[in-house]
Amino acid sequence: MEDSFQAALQSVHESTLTKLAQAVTEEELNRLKIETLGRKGKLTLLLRRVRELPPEGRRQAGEQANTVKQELEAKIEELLIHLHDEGKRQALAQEQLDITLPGTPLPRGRVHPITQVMARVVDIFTRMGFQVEEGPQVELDYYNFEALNIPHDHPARDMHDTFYFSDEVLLRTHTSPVQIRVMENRHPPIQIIAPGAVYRRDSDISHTPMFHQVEGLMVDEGISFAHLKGVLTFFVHEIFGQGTPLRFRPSFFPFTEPSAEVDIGCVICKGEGCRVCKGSGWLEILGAGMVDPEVFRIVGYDPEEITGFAFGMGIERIAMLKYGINDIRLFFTNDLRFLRQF
Ligand code: 2U9
Repeated sequence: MEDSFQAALQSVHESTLTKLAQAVTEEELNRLKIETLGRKGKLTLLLRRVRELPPEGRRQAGEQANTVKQELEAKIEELLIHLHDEGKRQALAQEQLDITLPGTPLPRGRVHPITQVMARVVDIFTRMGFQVEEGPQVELDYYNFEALNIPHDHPARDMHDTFYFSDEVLLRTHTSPVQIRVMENRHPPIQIIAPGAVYRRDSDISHTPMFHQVEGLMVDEGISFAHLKGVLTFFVHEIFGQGTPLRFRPSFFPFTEPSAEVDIGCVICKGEGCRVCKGSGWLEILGAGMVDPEVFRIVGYDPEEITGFAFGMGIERIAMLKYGINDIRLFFTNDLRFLRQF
């Protein structure tokens, strides 16, 4: 084998190993790879010279050059992989999360004031043994009016400002149809409340097209107005406070006879007389009465055998009086400055 070839191979081998040992970046390694093993690389050119060597040394020279080539290729590959792994390790070390740092606090939501008052009212009546019943908000004229002793030509229909889908189908104007449906399906004793949304075509400072009611019904043999007074007195004292004065004032509803409206002593002036109670010292909070015998006949009960009382209240009105709110629309405009106060 030619000595000059041997020397050249050794020189390329050693100088490349030295440079590889000094290389610190991926770019440097790639440049060395091209310089040595590329199409015009030092080792590539040497390998091309093998076939010009005298035949007797050609084979051994070729083998030596290929061994050097394989060694350098493997070395470069190994260094590239090492560099890549090292880069990853360093990046991970820098990106380490400090899980002991305090998080970003999320704003906390609240229960809507109407939902809060509704829950209080439902809780007071369920403690007295009333069971919660629900029914459809899209109702039939029959359940909303006819069965409650409100015929088509009755003036009470005007009061209700009904949303109609057709002659027969409407949005319920009160939750009373729930009690009719329960009585159609069950025998006394019945002791239920019907909470839920109701709809009336009305909109001003004290009316919204949708509002919430809780109605109650207690039916059995021997139920009297005294039971009604006891239940509603307990309710008023629980929701407005134990010392709250209340009075039962005669009234009229087509579905109760006799009927009454319940007033409490004005929460603003404590009975002195002010703008809110229009000088009377009293605020109306709910309506009630003994279920009209005609309603019992319609659902198939014998009014000679059983009696019952019923009552109804608007939850928004209770909430306005409880919290001293003068405009019902505040409940539905979703102003967080208002809602955050409850
Ligand atoms: C049946 C029989 C009788 C429910 C009653 C009232 C009196 C009443 C109003 C209060 C304010 C409606 O939201 S409001 O405008 N309600 O005054 N409601 S007695 O009487 C019934 C219910 C069901 C079967």
